[in-house]
Amino acid sequence: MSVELNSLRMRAERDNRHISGAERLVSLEDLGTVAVDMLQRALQHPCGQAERIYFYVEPIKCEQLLSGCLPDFFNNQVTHWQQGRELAKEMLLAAGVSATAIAAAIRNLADGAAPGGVSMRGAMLIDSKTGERLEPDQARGVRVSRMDLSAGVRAQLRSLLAAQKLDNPHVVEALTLAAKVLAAPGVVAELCWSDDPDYTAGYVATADKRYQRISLLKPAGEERGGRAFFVQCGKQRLAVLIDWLEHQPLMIERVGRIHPVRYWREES
Ligand code: WAQ
Ligand code: MG
Repeated sequence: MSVELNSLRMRAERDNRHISGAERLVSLEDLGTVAVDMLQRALQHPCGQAERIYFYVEPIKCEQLLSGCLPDFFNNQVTHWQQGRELAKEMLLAAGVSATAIAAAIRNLADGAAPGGVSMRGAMLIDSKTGERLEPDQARGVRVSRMDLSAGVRAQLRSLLAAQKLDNPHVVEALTLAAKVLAAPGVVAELCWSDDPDYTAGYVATADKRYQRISLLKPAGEERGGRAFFVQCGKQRLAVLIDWLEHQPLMIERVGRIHPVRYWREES
């Protein structure tokens, strides 16, 4: 029997600035519980209480739903954020992203990639060779949505993460988002760090289905963060990619491997 699913999306703002967002695929039965949970998170956000909170509920056509898998999870513990960014650079270079594109992404994320030097609502699309920004709107960016974990995968993932004391919504949501991004046509890799001032971790995700968590990618208290998707696709296929990221429903039904923590000592 197929269960009807709804795309539930939330976004919260204050002073016309994006504070937080969330996206899930839920049955009608679970809609209320999940929406209340999102509302509470928006109201208690570390970037301050939201002023306006928008909810969107739209049905998903079951025949359109694709099945996906989580990337393998690697946990890299670094001693300071500069070391974290060096590690991210090495991983992205190894994934085939050019030094120019990596530098453009890091500079934009560090300076605030939206006009006015603030964080974007969604992600940048960066040409993985030239470093050119390709997203049509540099304030909104591209928002990945209509993806979720199946109930079984969510439970399995949370218990695996708990063993590394990492069962928190940032990790679960970032893995879910990265799974969709890596499944998209034309994506080479992703770089992300949070815009929450109290969350300093981020990750590099690569097309070989690896999610490399990096414990520090920015200084504590920093409110600028975001996401860069490195892409290799002609301009005419860009519209297809954006539409896929925003609209293609994807349910993640398989977990990846969870690797033990790796400590990176500073080189002397
Ligand atoms: N689609 C595209 N971009 C998004 C989305 C989305 N659905 N959600 C957030 N972003 C962008 C947006 O620019 C945000 O400002 C930025 O990402 C950061 O979002 O392993 O918490 O929700 O410990 O603050 C990564 C590390 C945490 C997790 C990422 O991101 C781990 C995080 P946040
Ligand atoms: Mg945030």
